[in-house]
Amino acid sequence: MYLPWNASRVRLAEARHAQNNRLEIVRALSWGQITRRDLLKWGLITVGGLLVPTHGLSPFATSAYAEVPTGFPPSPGFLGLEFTQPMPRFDLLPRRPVTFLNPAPTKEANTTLHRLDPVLVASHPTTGDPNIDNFGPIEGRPPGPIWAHQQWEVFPPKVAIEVAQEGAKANTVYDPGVPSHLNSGIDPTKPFPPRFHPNLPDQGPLAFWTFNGTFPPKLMIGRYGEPILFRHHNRLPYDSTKNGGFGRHTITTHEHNGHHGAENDGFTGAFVYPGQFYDYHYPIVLAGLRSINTDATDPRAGSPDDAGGTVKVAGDWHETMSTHWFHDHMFSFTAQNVYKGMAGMFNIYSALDRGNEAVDDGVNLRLPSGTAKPWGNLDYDVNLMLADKAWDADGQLHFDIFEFDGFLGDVMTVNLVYRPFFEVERRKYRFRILNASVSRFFTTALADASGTAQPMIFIANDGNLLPHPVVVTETDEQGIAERYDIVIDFSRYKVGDRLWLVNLCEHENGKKPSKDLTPAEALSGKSADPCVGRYLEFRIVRDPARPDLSRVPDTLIPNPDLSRIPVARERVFEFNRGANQTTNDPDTTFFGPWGIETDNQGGTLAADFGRISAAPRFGTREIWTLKNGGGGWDHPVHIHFEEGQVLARDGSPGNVPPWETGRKDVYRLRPGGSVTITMQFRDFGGMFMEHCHNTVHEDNAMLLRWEIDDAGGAFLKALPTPIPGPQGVTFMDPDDILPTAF
Ligand SMILES: [Cu+2]
Repeated sequence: MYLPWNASRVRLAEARHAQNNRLEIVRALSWGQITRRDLLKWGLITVGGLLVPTHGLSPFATSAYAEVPTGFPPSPGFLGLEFTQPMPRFDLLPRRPVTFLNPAPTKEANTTLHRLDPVLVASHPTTGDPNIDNFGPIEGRPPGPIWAHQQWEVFPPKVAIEVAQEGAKANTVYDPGVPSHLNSGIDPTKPFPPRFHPNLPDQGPLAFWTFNGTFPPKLMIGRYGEPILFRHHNRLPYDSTKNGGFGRHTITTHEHNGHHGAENDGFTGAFVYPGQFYDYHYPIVLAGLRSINTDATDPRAGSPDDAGGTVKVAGDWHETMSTHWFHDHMFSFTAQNVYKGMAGMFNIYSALDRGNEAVDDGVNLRLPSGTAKPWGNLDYDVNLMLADKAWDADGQLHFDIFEFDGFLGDVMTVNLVYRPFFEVERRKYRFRILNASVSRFFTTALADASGTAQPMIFIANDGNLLPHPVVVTETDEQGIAERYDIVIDFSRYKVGDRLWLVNLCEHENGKKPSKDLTPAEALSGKSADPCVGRYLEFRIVRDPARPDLSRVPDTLIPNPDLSRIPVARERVFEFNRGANQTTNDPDTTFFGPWGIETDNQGGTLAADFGRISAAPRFGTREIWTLKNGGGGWDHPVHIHFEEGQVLARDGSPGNVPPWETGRKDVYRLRPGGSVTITMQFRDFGGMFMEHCHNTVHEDNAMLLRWEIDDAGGAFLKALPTPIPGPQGVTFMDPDDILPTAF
């Protein structure tokens, strides 16, 4: 949490003092030298996770500004820099033949041994036998049949994408996927530096850890029926203390919200060590493939081919998804790692959402994209990643792990650069907006030079095109991990005009938004929240060279019809502050103020990834009610694996806004609110998660494990929990199975 720009000098000095005193302890925590358990023992934090008011350590202690967080002095160096740099388009990850991968991918984890770095060996328990201690598997995926790629023979990978998690460095292979004139004139042949603005220093290799170590953020593209093998190398430092003060060097990557087997879901406890890789197998299938359109005859269930046509695939075309993202999911370190750069986006193309606006075959929706390629045109289809960051006095990324309510940065970035501009033509554009913050919500309006809110067409929520587009002048509060796809028609304006995306959502802390301002208020510059106001400038630079062939049809993707599918079970999850922990497993349990109560069984539990809280039967449908236990905070709750339909808010279908009438994977509960959803559990099995996507809440420790154990094959009742180590993954029985889980 930052101090407002208008804070007094006394208060700033107090904040710097507290920040310095906390630095050592933050470092020791992030290095794993001490644990939060130790802090508890030493009396520095309370069971609830609060820093005790020790003078000079807690920002709250003996302050004249009691209860006002003063953790951070403002990030330096941004005055007058807004809208002085172009916004880079995402950097396309190369798609290669699977034969490119060496070694070749395998169904079960590749347990070939390699010699471990001595630093890794020294920092983990050893047996004393060097023949055991010094070797570990090259792939960190848990071994054996349970973590084998499901339906590997049915969906053999056709495309390989190989990435490495690395410290920040210049990008010499930037591929924006579009010509320079569609990327605000950026020359991609020049090395792209890892920095947030040309006037600011480069981020060092310990400050920022990204996919391939570079800026801009990475974009994966894929299409239905073309399985991807995503090989993820961990090339972070072997020494956990080489982390620039925060971030964990063990990682696991969640493809949010892929409908894949659990072995590919980035389970929080299936992480890999530096020097290892993990092969994720993304079949990219339509949900329902085992029961709906199994013979692949429906032309709407399809994938673009390379000649402008389509290939039909099995499954329910109503389950077609479009906009995903991928990010780290390391147990109790997700906030730090995602903040530190471990986030990218994934565009999925289909017969309906082709990425080609010219093909008129009665199925293609012809959304704004382009025409040059048969599918996947990015010319007028733009990924935007919003994230608030903070800097230290040296201009390096900074984080405060003592902010258990939620971490707020004071510097607004889009695609990892500070308040940029983006050149557009007079035509329709699609923007896929991702909230990649730790704890901040965004409410976006489009404002013209007079400050008047302009129309935007809301077409997709999370991964899913809506049943019908909705014209809005401002979005809902976009929670962390939510994706909002909007279409803006710039043909309404003149060449030379400028417009801005404006954040109306004001935060005072990381618990929830404090207020949604009017555009006039947000533009007035009076908000104490430095991330309120304009964050992206559109410069209308020319008429399009070719006519705009794109459309936004009145019907996009109707919801799957669940009316004839019986509801097998109802469950209730209440998201509360004041969690207890009933297990004490050194590897799988964590502590913190936040937790989840399942099925009114009494007791809000902090996360233990060895505990099974729910185990829906394979092939069934359930109704889940997600309740916010308090009015002082909001929680964007994410449920992995299947898209849900929102049946009711606060018990009533009438409270569901039009932009939430499609499918979703993140459900903002709103303060004191509840969301009732229905989901199916099908096609694959294994252990998945449900958690708050305010990643500070998630890490401390609002997360639970649920699983599908009767999907056939290797799946048993109550799956063993993986416990990764550099020498290999061991398994143990679940710590706990809640009475209502099965
Ligand atoms: Cu939360």
